[in-house]
Amino acid sequence: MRTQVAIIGAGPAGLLLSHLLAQDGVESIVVETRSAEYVASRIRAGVLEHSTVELLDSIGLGGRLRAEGDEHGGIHLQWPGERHHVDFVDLTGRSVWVYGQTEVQKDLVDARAAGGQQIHYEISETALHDLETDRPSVTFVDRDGNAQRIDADVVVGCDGSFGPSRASVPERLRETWERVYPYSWLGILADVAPSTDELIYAWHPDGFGMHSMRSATVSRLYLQVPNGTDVDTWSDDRIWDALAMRLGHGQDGWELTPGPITEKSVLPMRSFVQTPMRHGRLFLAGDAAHIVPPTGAKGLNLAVADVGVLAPALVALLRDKDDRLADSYAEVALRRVWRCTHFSWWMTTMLHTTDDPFDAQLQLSQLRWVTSSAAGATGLAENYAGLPIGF
Ligand code: RFL
Ligand code: PHB
Repeated sequence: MRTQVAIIGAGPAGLLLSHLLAQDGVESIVVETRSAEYVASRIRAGVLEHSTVELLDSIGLGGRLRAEGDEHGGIHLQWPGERHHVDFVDLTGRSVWVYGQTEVQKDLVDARAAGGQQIHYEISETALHDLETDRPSVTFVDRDGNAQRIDADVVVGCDGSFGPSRASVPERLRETWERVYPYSWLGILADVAPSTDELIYAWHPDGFGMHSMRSATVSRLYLQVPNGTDVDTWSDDRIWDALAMRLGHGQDGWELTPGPITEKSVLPMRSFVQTPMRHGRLFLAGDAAHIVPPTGAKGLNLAVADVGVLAPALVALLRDKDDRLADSYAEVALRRVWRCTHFSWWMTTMLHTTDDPFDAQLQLSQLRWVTSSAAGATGLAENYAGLPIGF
């Protein structure tokens, strides 16, 4: 096979990139290890920042999001006895949208199907070759067991945190930064109307608790748990009791309504960045290059922002033979990556309890400052609701 851009990974980064390239007349082929059904049903992110929504709107993919998603003007931040609303719209003029990653994925899959995009699902043995030449290639075994090869002008690694692309940057050139946190999230999906209008992020001596949502009838909630927690040790009743305690059931008359739990899983948390995000004719985008803990709702948005910078750079390189944007891609993308890495670390360490009582006092002091000072609240709002693409 021959194409201009070989894209590894059919998650949001890979599919959005193929869509943006196609709009500017650049061809691509996408390869994906999982099945289309598996990729479509993975429960992940829930919050889209302002610039993600703007980008989706600008390419005609904002229709269902605006009809079925839910615009939120801010979040609630709380600790025992106190709940405060941080109003993003008042502070920055920007809002966020609650619209599941599953829905974004579905919109992208539909758009790529309408555009006749070649996507090979259920492949194995993905390997990248000749990245330091103008004729890189990707080889793989297709779902019928046949060896395949894509010759391309450029290879883009959109293969998430476990894909092979990032390891294709030679070890002597690679630099990585990592922070592993001493806690995980136990996440549930429940068939019950959300008990809150906007997301609640709660500090509690028992650990962080969070109330998010997917629709008027589906709630998404999280609890901080120790690393290595076995999900089977948390019965549904134990989960709802812990959520009620941490989220402040009964505080000022607020009540958490429990309901049937339809999905339950434990997610470890880490921060990770690898540079460079470009090596020769290989470009990395999204979780393939960086991972953030989910407390700032940044992972999906950062993947979209990378692609928003990369697509015009590849169009200029391949269509107009102008390599200036491609040459600056890694540097431009990394500015936002480090901003979001800091913000996600900051939200995470402000809200998750440790066994050090000194940490707890600093966290409470920080929470009081963020919710009472215009400067503190605006900093959170600007980072959460989103910096402009290209920041
Ligand atoms: P993805 O979505 O992981 O897609 C990568 C794809 O590459 C495929 N792949 C391969 N394909 C071919 N050959 C190989 N050898 C391959 N190896 C892997 C994979 O199968 C996969 O389909 O990465 P992408 O596109 O960069 O998108 C990143 C986002 O998915 C991720 O950052 C977010 O889900 C993170 N995240 C959140 N982000 C937000 O912006 N807001 C949120 O509210 C938010 N909440 C979350 C989250 C992630 C979570 N989990 C499960 C980690 C909540 C959770 C619980
Ligand atoms: C979610 O709805 O899954 C979600 C929302 C906000 C976060 C993390 C996850 O910060």
